[in-house]
This record gives sequence, C-alpha cells and structure tokens, in this order.
Amino acid sequence: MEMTFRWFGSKFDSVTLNQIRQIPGVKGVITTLYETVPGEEWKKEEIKALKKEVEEAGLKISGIESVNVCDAIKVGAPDRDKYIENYIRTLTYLGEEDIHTVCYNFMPVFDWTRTELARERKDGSTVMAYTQAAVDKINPDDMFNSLKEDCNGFVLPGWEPERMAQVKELFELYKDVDADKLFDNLVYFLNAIMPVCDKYDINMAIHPDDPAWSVFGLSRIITNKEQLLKLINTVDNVHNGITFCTGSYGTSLNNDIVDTIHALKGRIHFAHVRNLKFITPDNFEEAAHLSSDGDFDMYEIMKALYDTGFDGIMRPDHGRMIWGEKAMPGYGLYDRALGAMYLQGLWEAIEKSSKR
Ligand code: CS2
Ligand code: MN
Repeated sequence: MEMTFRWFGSKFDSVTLNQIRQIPGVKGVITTLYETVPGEEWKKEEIKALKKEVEEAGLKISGIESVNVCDAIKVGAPDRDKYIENYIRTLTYLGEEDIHTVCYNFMPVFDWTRTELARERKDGSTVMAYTQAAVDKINPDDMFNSLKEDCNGFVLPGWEPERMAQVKELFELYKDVDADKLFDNLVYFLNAIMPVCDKYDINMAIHPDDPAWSVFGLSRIITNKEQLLKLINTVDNVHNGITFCTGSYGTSLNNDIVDTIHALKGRIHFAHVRNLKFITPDNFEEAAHLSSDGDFDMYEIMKALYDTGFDGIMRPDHGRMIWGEKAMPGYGLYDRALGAMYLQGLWEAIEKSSKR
C-alpha cells in the first residue's frame, strides 16, 4: 500500500507540495491538470511541467484524479469516437511519463453531490453533508448557486462554474440515457481504451457514484456490488478496475463495504478511505477518519484491503475543516493529514500482527 495525498495544483490548492512532503509516509500526490476541459486532449508539455514541479518538491505523481470523461462519451453521442481518441492520446502521454493509475467517474451532469459544504459539528469543525430532503426541495439549476457561497472561493472538482452554467442543456442531453444505455456507453469507452492501457500498464479506476443512488432523476450505475461486479466482468481486463471510495460507496447503508472489497479482490487499484456519520439513512455527514467519530469500522475496512492483497495507492479522502483552516471544502491539509497518519497506523498494526 502506498499512502498518497490529493493535490489540485499550485494555482488551485491552498495546500503546498512542501506541506504534503512533511506528512510522514506520504511520498506521492494524486493530481490533475485542473484547467483542462473534459473531452480535450491533455498537452504533453503540461503533463511534463506538472511532473517536474512535483518531483522538484521531492514527491512523485502516484496517480491522476481525474481524467474526466466528457458528456459526449457518457451519452454515446455520434461524435464520441473523436473524444475517445483524445482520451487515448492523453493516456498515451501519461503512460510515457510513467503514470499508471487514472481515476475517473461516469456520473451524469453532477459529480459527487452534497447539500451542505460546511455543516457545523459539536466540536466546532465543519464538514460536508447530504440530506435527501434538501435535494428533493431544490431545482437542479439552483444546486450550484446554493453551494457557491460555502466554497471559500475555491473551485470544487466537478462543479466548475462554466459547466454549471449549462445545467439545463446537460439535463436535456441525458434525457434518453437510462441506466442500461449509460452502462453500454461505459463499456464501449472501456473497450476502446483497453489497448492503450495494456500497452502502458495503466490502471483505470472508476470512482463510485456519490451518493450511491440516482439524484434529480439522472441515472447512476456505479452504486452497488452487483453493478461493480458486472462492470469488471463485462470488460474483464485487470486494467479495468475500481477506485474504492468508502465514503461514496458507503453512502448507501445497503452496501456492505467489507464484503464488496473481498468481492473486488485484485481489481481495486486505488482506495479512498474515509468515514461517514449517519443521522438517518438519507442524512449523513463526513466524519473524521477515526472509526469512533463515524459509523464505519475503519479497522475492518483496512483489514479487508490488507487481506485481499491490496497493493495499490491509497489516500485519505474528504476531511473536516479544523483549526481555522480556509481551504477547498473537504480538501484542507490538517484533517486529511490526520487521516493519512491514522490509516497508516492501522495498516502497520494489521501488517505486523498478521505476520506474528
Ligand atoms: C470526490 C470526487 O469523492 C471524491 O473523491 O472528490 O470529486 C472524485 O474525485 C471524482 O468523482 C472522481 O472522478
Ligand atoms: Mn472519493
């Protein structure tokens, strides 16, 4: 297991590479070219420059999160092949720079959805939260505006203002895309990119939908164990794998996290490990990583990863905002650094005790 930390690039992140380098055990970052528009081909020089910057700070690029998939591919538009070609070229450039893990998602219109970005907890920390009741009340067009004020001036991944300005058109685009069609489009995309992944040994790692059910009537397909197994079996290539995000997958209390990790043995390439606290099954908030702060048993989760031979990259995921930090919601330095340490502590204990 390799512990890493997500970093959005010096132009967008309040956290610096030098700070990340001082988190014990963290040697690599998960990053992206944040300014690229989904569908466009990444520029080789920009990938090289990013890599150089990270390496000059004494770190490495452990993976990309995300190379986003554009809507034409997701809806299966007549011109999708052109965008798939761009994606393949992007993967080629990443492979040539020795980057071997790429996270992406296949959610229509919205990336992860939260209804509050700064819910205050008893200890004064703030966290992102979700209530179904709030989603049911809101018009999707207003979703972005309602969250904007709480962003601390940062651009949230998947919620870029240019994209949100077109929410109406986006909904129109997806109106005939039911779950089966969306799944077929994902399979078509994966089959097309597998050869380049084989060539450069790139592990594609799909991120579960968050929350793990359909919102605003849009189809969602990466939501449960059956769907995940269907995906890895339909495109049965080790390079077609999963980003196992406990906080996203675990939003549905019907999902058994530990059991699913076992079922996906060998196909989890990237792990996002975080904890949730449920107030009711459809009202939850993002807790600290520590088991007792939320509802997940983090020891059992880490043990399942260990027992299934997980040897990919891991990162703490969304953290709380603590100690007065002002950062992108979910992506401050302090709480994620605490998470990285805690997860490594669990891993060390599991590893040593299993060898006794
Ligand atoms: C989120 C997502 O839960 C998460 O990790 O921050 O933005 C995630 O990075 C994307 O859905 C992956 O494409
Ligand atoms: Mn995640």
